[in-house]
Amino acid sequence: MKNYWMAVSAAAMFVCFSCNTGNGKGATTGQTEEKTVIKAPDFNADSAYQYVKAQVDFGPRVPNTAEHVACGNYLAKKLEEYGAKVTNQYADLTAYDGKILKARNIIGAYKPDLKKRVALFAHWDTRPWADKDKDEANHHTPILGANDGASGVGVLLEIARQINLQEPTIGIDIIFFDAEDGGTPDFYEGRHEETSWCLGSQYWSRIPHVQGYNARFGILLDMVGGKGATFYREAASMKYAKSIVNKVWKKAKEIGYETYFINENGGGVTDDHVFVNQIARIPTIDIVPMDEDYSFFPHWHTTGDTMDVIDKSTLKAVGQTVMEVIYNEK
Ligand code: AHN
Ligand code: ZN
Repeated sequence: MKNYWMAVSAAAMFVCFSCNTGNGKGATTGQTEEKTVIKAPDFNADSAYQYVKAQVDFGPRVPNTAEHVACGNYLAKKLEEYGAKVTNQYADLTAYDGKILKARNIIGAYKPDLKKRVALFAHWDTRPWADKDKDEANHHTPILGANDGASGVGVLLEIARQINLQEPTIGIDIIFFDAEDGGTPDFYEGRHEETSWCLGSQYWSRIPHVQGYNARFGILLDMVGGKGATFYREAASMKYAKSIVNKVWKKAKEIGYETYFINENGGGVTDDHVFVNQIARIPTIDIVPMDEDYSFFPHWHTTGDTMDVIDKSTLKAVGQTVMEVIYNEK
């Protein structure tokens, strides 16, 4: 990492010197465009890991449960502690079976008055059923969602802590969506609709926390803590926000994380970013694991999605990459 930083400094200095020769007014000759690469602060993976664990320690975060309420309060408190302007968006949302979910999207805004913004998303609820568990007896058991839920939020809480220490130039919104993971369970015999997933993001995309809200782009983190995770260029992200995929994957390679961020196209995922793209029309990408052997990660939607699947190196690769991107937006 040290070598990388030095290489970047040298490159940045070279560009600056070359611009300042001549009339002293900088790049007026139109030859080279000045591109200074800023090194973001160091994302602390131990800290992110603790935020993942703190959520898992509440138990499953299923809407309409006490554990869900307690974890929501914890998340809002952390964002406030880290200097964000916090908005709680409460909504009654309807699940696939008609049940009303008492949902809460939690938004932390930095520099809320700035127009230049980037939105960072993750879902904080967990799936009410381990319907992919190999043991059928577990199919109605709620999951702990260490990776599927807590990991993305954990990374974003660490980013919030870092922003509070050193703010990037642009405004940042950290948005925790609720009711993402209550999509129609496998055991349900009736119709399965895509819109049964991502209820919190659908709601926010229709009714954002700030009227007329907009952002330059968005980045969704979903299941970003698994050991050995690989992130391919997800298809819906490519359709709606290809330049942002390019930006993020390029940055990941620059800082040495190309073994996580594979520069190849992958499949499409019905995830929160699809609704943010289609309804809110904010170009948004999804950093979500994919593999040839198993869809997302081996313990997806099983009782095995515990702290044991979380790897700090993956949290670091994703967290640092996202930070390098946002600290370089002007
Ligand atoms: C579907 O399985 C349709 N979408 C995946 C979205 C998801 C579930 N992300 C985490 N859990
Ligand atoms: Zn899930």
